[in-house]
Amino acid sequence: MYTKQALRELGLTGDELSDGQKRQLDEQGFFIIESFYSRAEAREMAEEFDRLHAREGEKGGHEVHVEPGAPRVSNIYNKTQAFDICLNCKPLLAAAHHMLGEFKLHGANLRDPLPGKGHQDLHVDVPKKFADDWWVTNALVLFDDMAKDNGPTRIVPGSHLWQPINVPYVNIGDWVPAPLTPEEQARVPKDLSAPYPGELQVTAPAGSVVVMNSSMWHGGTRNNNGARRRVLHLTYTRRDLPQQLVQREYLTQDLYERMSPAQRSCWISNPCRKPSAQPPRVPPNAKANTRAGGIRAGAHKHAAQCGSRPRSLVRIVRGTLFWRLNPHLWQHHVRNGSTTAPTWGSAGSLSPRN
Ligand SMILES: O=C(O)CCC(=O)C(=O)O
Ligand SMILES: [Fe+2]
Repeated sequence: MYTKQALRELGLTGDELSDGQKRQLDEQGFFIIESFYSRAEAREMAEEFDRLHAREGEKGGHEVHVEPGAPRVSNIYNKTQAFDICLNCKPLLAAAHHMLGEFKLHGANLRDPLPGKGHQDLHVDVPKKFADDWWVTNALVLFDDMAKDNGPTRIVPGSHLWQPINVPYVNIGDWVPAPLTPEEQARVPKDLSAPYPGELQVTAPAGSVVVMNSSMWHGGTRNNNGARRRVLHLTYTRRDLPQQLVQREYLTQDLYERMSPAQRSCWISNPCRKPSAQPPRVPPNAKANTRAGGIRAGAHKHAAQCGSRPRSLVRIVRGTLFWRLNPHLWQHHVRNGSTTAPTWGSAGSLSPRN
């Protein structure tokens, strides 16, 4: 099912975004819908985050990324139904379609900067190969009020139109950064952790949804007053790009069955086949990546998901070095290249993965 068809089946008419919202996304790289979810809905999701976090402890986020000072939980839809309302966030789906065309779920990660912690260097989450080459739409769903003192996300409006900065290594894939022009070079701050001229700190009440282009320069900031700041990062990517978490590998029977065909085609994978009655496969033994930043695993899967193509000597050498330096990712790569039918994931179990 193609994206527009799926969106129509899900009740989107094409009028979900105002011209102003589209313009703000195109020109500024973000827009905010205040109080999209009620405080009660936000609180229920926040409480479920705490329950999942209590269960997973310091392993939280292990499927994608573990960040010291900011507990995370990933693969949330397979673990609980509590976040299902976020699967139907119409303005977000409309924004993803506006930005990406054909899209699918990329990742869903909860993040909670601890008192005195959570500051990140300025970064983008994904590369881009040319001016308007958008890879990921990110929504921050706020479970608590996001205020000046509890670690608001900082963003640099309009910077999605600039060169990518500080792209997480695992998301680089086959991207080779172009040499910077003097103008681009002048934009690069000496200190990526320092405030950037023109940056905004996002503040909004619990239940708000901040839709942003992941190519916009941004970062987490330190939680100074210790008030909770739990956020869901819900990301969508183009269908030809790798998912952060390969949904096919983690899909539980429960999630599969509670989704409509339109939801499956948008969010799980494309095509999404009902897994055959094979014994469950052991989920990948992904090691935690402790670099700062959130959109991590997945890029190395790109070649396997998108088919091979001629590669230059430089890329071959770089690729070989990459696998030598990251032997733990090899299993992932091989697994994703396989054409076997998907089998059910085991969302509740942590032990085989770490
Ligand atoms: O949670 C935040 O404020 C931003 C986090 C972020 O950008 C990331 O982890 O990549
Ligand atoms: Fe980020």
